[in-house]
Amino acid sequence: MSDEVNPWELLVLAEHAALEAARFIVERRPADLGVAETKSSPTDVVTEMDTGAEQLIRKAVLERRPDDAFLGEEGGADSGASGVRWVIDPIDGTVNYLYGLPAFAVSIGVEVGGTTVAGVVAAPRMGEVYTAVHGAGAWCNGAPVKVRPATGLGDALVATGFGYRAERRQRQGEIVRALLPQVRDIRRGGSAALDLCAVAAGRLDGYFERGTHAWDCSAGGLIATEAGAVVGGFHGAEAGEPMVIAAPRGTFTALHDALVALGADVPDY
Ligand code: LIP
Repeated sequence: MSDEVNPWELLVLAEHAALEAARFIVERRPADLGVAETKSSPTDVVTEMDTGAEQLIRKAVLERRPDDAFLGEEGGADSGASGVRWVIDPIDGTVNYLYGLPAFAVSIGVEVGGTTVAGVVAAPRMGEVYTAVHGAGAWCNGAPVKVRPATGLGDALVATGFGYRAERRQRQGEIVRALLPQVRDIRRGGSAALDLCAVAAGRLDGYFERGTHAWDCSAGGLIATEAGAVVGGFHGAEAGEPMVIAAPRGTFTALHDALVALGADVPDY
């Protein structure tokens, strides 16, 4: 069933849906945008625009591919019969969006038989659309992107992110405090998708974060991988909620080992 699918056609549809959602969240943003609801904590917020953008994306896909499955940050999981699944974060960097900061993006990853084969990260306030096709490369606004050469940890500009629960943030702060003297510097942009794209574009040497979801990293993980990054978790695991690390191979190893030395692989936070 799913082997008849052309990843390039999926990319075209994903990009069409992402750009439609990006236009919506910028042009229809209410001046008095507020928090519609919260999730894992009072600061884990959802706006009406998150929900509306995901509905737009789902509609655009279903009009053309009615048998596909979905996993969306706001709409949850819906099964399908085609073997194709759309993994959607309608606004990655929701808090940035809420505060009027530019680092937010529409992220859409497309899986065929469980493998991500196409991905789009559209950052409308940054004027950038990142795309990738499995095995074919990654691009920003149509131009190929490639990771920086591997570097030692002391020269690495490393991004990370923090969860919404105070207990996890406490531990994450301890890890960043201990890592800071070992690296060039730390950045906290607020969007996993854009952090992964920054690694892909050579604007970061590495990124790591515990607590991301599939929708945060599906598209950005493919984009970073296709740009030459290693994207994974601890001790050979795939990237996932316990940890995502993305960096050129040599930098990945140095960052991974530094995090293990700090106990970041102990799942107690
Ligand atoms: C965000 C992630 C980011 C994380 C933020 C937040 P959201 O996703 O992309 O990496 O550090 O806390 O979870 O909630 O804006 O879609």
